[in-house]
Amino acid sequence: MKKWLAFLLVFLLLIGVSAAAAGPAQQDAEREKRIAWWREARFGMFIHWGLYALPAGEWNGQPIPGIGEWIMNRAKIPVSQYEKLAQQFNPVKFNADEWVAVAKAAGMKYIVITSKHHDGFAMYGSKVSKYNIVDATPFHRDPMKELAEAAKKAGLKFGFYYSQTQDWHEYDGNGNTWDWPENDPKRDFAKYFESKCKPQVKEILTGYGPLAEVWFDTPRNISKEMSLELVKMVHDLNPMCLVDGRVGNGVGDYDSAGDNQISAGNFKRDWETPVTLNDTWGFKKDDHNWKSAAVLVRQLAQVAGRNGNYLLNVGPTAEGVIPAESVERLADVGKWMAVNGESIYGTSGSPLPYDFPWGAITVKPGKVYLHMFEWPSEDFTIFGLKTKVKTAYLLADASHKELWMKQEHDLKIDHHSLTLKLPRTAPDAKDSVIVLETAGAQDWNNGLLQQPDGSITLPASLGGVHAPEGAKQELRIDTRGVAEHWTNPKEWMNWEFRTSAPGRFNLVIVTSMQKDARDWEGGHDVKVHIDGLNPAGKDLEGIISDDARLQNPSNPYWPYVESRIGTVDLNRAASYVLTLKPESIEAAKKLGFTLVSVRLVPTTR
Ligand code: FHN
Repeated sequence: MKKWLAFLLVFLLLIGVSAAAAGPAQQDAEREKRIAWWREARFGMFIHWGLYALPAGEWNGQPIPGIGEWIMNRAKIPVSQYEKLAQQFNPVKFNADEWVAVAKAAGMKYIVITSKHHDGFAMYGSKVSKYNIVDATPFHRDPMKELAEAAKKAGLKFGFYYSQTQDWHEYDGNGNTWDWPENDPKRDFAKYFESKCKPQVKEILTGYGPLAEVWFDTPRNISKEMSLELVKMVHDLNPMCLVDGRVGNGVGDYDSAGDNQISAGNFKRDWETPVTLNDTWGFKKDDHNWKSAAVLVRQLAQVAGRNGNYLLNVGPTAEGVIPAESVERLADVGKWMAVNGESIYGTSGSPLPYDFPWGAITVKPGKVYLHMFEWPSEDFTIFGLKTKVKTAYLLADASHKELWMKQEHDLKIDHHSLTLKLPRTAPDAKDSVIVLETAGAQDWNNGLLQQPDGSITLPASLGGVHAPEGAKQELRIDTRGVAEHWTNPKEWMNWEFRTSAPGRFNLVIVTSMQKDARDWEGGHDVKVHIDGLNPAGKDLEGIISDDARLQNPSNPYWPYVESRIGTVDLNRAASYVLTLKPESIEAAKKLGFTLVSVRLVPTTR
């Protein structure tokens, strides 16, 4: 054999071997590259735009309850009627540059827009199906081309939403049970997947420049092979394009929290939460339940404080206009971001895994950002930061004037505290950010500590969950950090915590209602035992009853309920273990004991 031929063969063999060895480590490395911009970005714009913006929540003169883009499903509109909307869809006021400017002014770094939602209508020029904005409407333009261009020009990342499983326009798609019976054995999802879903995903990946991400949604019972096929197609055609978690079967590049769920659970991976500005995603003319700019800023800070991304939705009208109420609020968020963006972009979540009554924490190497939603009337103290703070200042103060501070370590109980003197008035009532510049790598005591206001909160998400030996554990903590499927009284939870200011406490148990306060189940008989009491106290026993409602600003769709169980004396600054064991659980509604937290609140407060 000629020498050069032998070299060539060895060379080709080596390439083959290394390609075959592209195992999990290499895949992880590729994912790290893809996701770097997204971690830095933290804040994006979601856009739900489609034919549903025309009826805008009303069909045959009747208001249709629920989210706007679901009107076809909720009103059971036959395909033959819904299709006709396309003939009237003419968004003459659409201006891609204006939309992008709204996102940019808000401080958003990426845009994700519906290329095809569950109604099956492609909002881009598709060759795969004539049911698309270029071929089926009098508009005849491809607004997605214009938007992709405008985003690129403005330096924003651009991606597409694509509904891969539900397609109410297609016989073989998933979800339309009013035109075709659900159990019709001839309906064949695999056929839909091959003939529409895959070819359309290929179209969006190849016709609009490099995409930043494809945002799949409602995987339902899509098989793992199908989810993997979509992921592979995206990465093959565009290696830097992210795939969201809702591609299904846990194979996306990052996880997705439920809609409007500001997660408190323990996501191990990168995650994002999609949030509505009012209650709907697609435009609905009667939905005026707008979140205030303060709520939006606080949610953004809270999500960043839990290491996540915040994807905030706008639902433009059928004319192509982002509602003025949305634009106003986003402009306000943008004003806040212009001053405080440093405390959001490129930050990591709080090293302390629990919530604070006053706000949230984000961090960067050498800096801690305290997001103050509530401005203290006196000095402000936090516990647990062991690293020396060099200086503290308000982010809104361009001169970085040093705030007076005192940092202490009580050796006896190994307790770290930092106290700051703040000006009387908050620089921004929505969220005033205090910067702590730290010396060297940050070190925190991240155990459960009594807080400076004297209270102790033991969140369900940080408790130990125990099932009887040999039994399968049903109780789970959902992504909001709430216990679900706790219907078996033999399952129990416990927490270890430390106090620094002994005293008498009211013991309160916080549970969550279902979304929109639709339902709640109480009446459970619970027992609380605390190890470490001196002298040993009696166990507390009480009923989970609706004693008071709590404001839940970060998750406003899920109100909380407080149940007062009794009082307890924690006489020493010490470590304790609290055990919560139900004696019985009411589960007729199958909701059971939806624990959010156990709280110990000083009786003097
Ligand atoms: O059904 C959709 C809904 O219409 C909307 O698109 C949201 C956005 O996250 N996703 C689905 C429900 O989770």
